[in-house]
Amino acid sequence: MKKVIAFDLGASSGRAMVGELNNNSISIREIHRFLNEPVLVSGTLYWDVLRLFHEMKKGLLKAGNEGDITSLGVDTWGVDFGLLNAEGKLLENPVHYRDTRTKGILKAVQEKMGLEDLYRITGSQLMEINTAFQLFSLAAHRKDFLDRAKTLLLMPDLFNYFFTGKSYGEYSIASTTQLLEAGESKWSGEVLRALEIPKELLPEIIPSGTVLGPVLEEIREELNLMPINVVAVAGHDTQSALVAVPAEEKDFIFISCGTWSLMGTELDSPLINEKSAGYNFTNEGGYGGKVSFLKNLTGLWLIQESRRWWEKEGSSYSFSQLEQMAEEAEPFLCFIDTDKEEFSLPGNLPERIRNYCRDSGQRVPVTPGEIVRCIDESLAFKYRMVLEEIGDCTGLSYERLYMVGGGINSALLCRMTACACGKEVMAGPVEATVYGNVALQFAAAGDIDGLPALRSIIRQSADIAVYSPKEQNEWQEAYNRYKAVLSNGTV
Ligand code: LFR
Repeated sequence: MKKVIAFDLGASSGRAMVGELNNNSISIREIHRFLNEPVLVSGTLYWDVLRLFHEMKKGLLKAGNEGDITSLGVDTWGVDFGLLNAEGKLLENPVHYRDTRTKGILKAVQEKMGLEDLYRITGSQLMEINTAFQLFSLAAHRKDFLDRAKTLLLMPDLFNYFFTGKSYGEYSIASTTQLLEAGESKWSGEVLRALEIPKELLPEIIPSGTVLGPVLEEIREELNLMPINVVAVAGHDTQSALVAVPAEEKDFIFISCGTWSLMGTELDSPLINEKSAGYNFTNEGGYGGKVSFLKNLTGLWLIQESRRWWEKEGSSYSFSQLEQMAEEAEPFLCFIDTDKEEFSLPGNLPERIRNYCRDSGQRVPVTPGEIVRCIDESLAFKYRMVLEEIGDCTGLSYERLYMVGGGINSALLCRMTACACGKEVMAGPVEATVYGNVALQFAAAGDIDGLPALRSIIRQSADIAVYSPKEQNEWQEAYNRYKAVLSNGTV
């Protein structure tokens, strides 16, 4: 039996998981979990990257009791990066994508390069958080600092570097930057020049699943580790999760549900045209050169942040309590556009949701149950809307939806998605990202070959729940109201 370690870092917590391959089935087990708490210092929101690396080392220490481990792989959220100086030292803590330095930046970007051109070249959804715009902000406001930087490493690449001393840009995470030519393993000279980002900063790109080499001797000594390889898995968590979508059909719809909802379909090459630009779809690079044609939607962030707010106010609820309360709340009371800018920054989300509902002439949710129900229904309807947009772009219709990720722990959300979309939902695995990370390490070792084989192993390994659409008349009528709210801003 072979064992590997997957480090899966999300926006609020990280885990070390042991993965085992046995008779064509993968099992995973958590050995260490830690918080990922951003720190606000002198007006900037940073990731506490050394603490995170320290926690990863703790994970490796615990793995010491597990016997032979052949490799490790790291996946994280997208777009954020660290900068190394000429000596290979980290210059500053990586800045969180929710920091305000890129707020409203697209206007200034547009003066340097048309946003249509930017989209045409990169195929990336225009989002203020993208690496390109974070760098643009640095070039504009902290030129001296940027001049001291020699190498840019995106988060998983940075951890891989800490482990191995090797600095590369793994393809899937590189494709979250808005600096790659769509569907190519190539930085776009045109975009870099226009945004005044030095080309030398960017590392050489390597395919997802590349074996980087052994963990540094100094770390092995510190942790008393056996030799262990680092595999550059699909470093972008969304793309590791995609590997573990248990679909058998070629054309399918996925929703990776976590802090974000990444919803889309898999293609062999980028789809970039007026329609995709109009809907703001992104073409993200994945394992095996696949393209995820997807939209980055706000996800459970809305519930996580509301819950944090209620906690601050002195009321703590678990996610399952909130779900129970939402279950009992009145259906279709009010809807929000979950992707409105006012919901993206930390703070008093329940109040912002109430204001949105009041301003749009709807009934105003009061209790936490009503707020959470409003969020869940609005998410489910957003999925329906995006499903229609995907079909409009690809010209295909889809039989079912595949939902993966922590968000599917909410049976309510899965049920609502099935009802809102009028499609069967296959929900699972919850731990898609970790399954993908682990599976790619086995693939790198030559134990599994190709995406269909990887997905077939996931089907044999993970629990998948099925939800069928119900009460279609009520949901259709409510969807019309939802659309009216979104298009008019009022009802
Ligand atoms: C999900 C994710 C999304 C990315 C967002 C911010 O965890 O990786 O794919 O757009 O985080 O980086």
